[in-house]
Amino acid sequence: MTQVQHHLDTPASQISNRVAVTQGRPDYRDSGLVFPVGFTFGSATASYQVEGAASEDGRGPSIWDTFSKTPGKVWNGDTGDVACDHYHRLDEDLDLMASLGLDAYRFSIAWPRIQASGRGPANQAGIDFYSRLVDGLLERGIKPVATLYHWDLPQPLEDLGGWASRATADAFEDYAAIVGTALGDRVHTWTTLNEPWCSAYLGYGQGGHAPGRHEPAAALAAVHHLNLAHGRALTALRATSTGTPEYSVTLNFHVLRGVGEGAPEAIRRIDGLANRAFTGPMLRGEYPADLLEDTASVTDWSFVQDGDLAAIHQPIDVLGVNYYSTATVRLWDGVSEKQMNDGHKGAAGGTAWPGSDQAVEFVEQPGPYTAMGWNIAPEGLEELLLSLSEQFPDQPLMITENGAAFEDEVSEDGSVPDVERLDYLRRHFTAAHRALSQGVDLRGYFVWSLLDNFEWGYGYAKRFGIVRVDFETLERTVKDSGHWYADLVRERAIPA
Ligand code: GCO
Repeated sequence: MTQVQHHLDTPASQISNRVAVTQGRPDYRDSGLVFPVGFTFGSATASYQVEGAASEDGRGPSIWDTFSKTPGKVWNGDTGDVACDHYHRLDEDLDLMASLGLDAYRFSIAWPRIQASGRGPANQAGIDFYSRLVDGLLERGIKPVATLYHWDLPQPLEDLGGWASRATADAFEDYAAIVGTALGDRVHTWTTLNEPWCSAYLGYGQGGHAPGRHEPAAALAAVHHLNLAHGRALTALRATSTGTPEYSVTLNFHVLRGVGEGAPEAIRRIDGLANRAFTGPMLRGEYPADLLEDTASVTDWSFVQDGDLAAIHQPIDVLGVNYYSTATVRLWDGVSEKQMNDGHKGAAGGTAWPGSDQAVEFVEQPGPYTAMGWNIAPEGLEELLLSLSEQFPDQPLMITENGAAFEDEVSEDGSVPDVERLDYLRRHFTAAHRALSQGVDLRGYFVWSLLDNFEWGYGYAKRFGIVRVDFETLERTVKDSGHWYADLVRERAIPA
């Protein structure tokens, strides 16, 4: 992810205010907290980040193949051509998951493995790979949690307009019916989209993600077509799945703090663009009026057709929540240049729409930070879970991603003492437990990530795994955080 943090000139007084507020709060470093019976402990990956085998067995190119091969887009020119070679090491990785005792594994299906061009009949070799994965999980007592779209759009669909075009939502519905028919007898949980915020704003607005476009109006059209794809896919999955799967979507919420006089306004705007643009249609059946107003100079939203909101507004069994850090925003005047959605997912998105005279900028936050530069704020996770359960009282929640990148070092004995990641996880599991004990209906927690992998614009430079991958030899080594997590899963409680 492109991390642009400009205007690092937050007045010191405002930063120290913020620090003062957090003083006296618990440090979230608990042990011994017991999780409820039936709570799901898992780990997550995504197809392009781990699979490799990019042009094997009929897989077509995705927008991430194109983007990563475009000079200057990804750190070091890294690509997902080989990644963790998970495609060829499936059995080894399944055994690894079993050795950690995982209850569930969250993976994504590469659309271009199933339909190389994004349309037409299914590629049997692609279906077979995911069928083997699902069977391998079930044989080991691990629940398969499958995401249909974790950003690898078939390139031919992008050539026809990508998510800015309604035709992509039509194609997604057909793809959902294919995978529902093939795997819907065995998948435990279906997730339609992963973080549509990233797909829309980073892909079509800020441009730090594939397909790398800088078109504000296209980004908002993409928001709607992704929402529509979600709703239509749910209907198609329900019609074709013969088992009893649960249905979900994963969103990356922005937990916002504000500085300066315009803070409430800055928070309202970013909450609209980043959070309510998705929860509004998906969970309430409407786009927030203030969002439509804020963006009126960019688009008239005429891409929203009759019947779309009803199609999008479908019940889901669990809402997937990805959380890494908080974001701090401030309103500032006199925008002359076109600028939108700077920043990264954790603290994403300066948003000044062309024509507006005030912008929202993202300002530096107090540390400590992970290797991504994201601030470590477990209280933000607790706050987010409480806020979601207040906004959507009947909606069960699932943390579908939480984790951290750090500069790991390998000891002489080959072990990986990743103390900082272990501490990060302990603090966020504590935060989740605090939310549970305040009555939040939280069903599970997936650590991002099972393996070190291709971290999008950062290539292989940032390691999120609880298992180390040596990208020369592709050898896997469980890090100390992985051993700690295995203890947690076994004990059903946060270990000492
Ligand atoms: C995302 C994705 C993951 C990332 C992870 C760390 O949220 O960006 O779901 O693919 O790798 O979040 O950035």
